[in-house]
Amino acid sequence: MTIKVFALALGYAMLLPALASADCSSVSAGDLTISKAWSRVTIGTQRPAVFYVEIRNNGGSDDRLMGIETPIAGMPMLHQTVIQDGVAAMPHAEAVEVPAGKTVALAPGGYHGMLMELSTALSEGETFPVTLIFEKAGAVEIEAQVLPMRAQEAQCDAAS
Ligand SMILES: [Cu+2]
Repeated sequence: MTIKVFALALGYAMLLPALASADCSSVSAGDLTISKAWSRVTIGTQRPAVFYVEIRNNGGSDDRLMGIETPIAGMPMLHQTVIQDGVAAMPHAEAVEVPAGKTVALAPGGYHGMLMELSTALSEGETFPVTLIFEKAGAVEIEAQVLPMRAQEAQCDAAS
């Protein structure tokens, strides 16, 4: 019980209002460049939030995204969207391959982060940190923007 309450307080503390039209932050770790991290507004905390991001591998060797962590969710997971016989299912993904020289996206309709057990609702304009854990590049933290319910892609300034 004490842990739950602490997690709740931490969740609120980690939610910061974003600057108006903030450009998408980009983070580099080894050969990887991580950018365009975003999520959507949630109604309350009963249903999971989504997490989307783009990962560029500029190097000569493959890497793998093994998992994600965030202070705002008790159980963040990697999911894959699969359409089977016209029905969409979201099996748990053990890892997401990030091949050498390629850009991989967690995006609507494909791989995505599913943030279960939210400790706080997500409101438009806020940001929250997500740590991506790679097999080779290690742990990399990025700020995710909370976008409106209808958003289908990251909202970045034209310069990006
Ligand atoms: Cu999912």
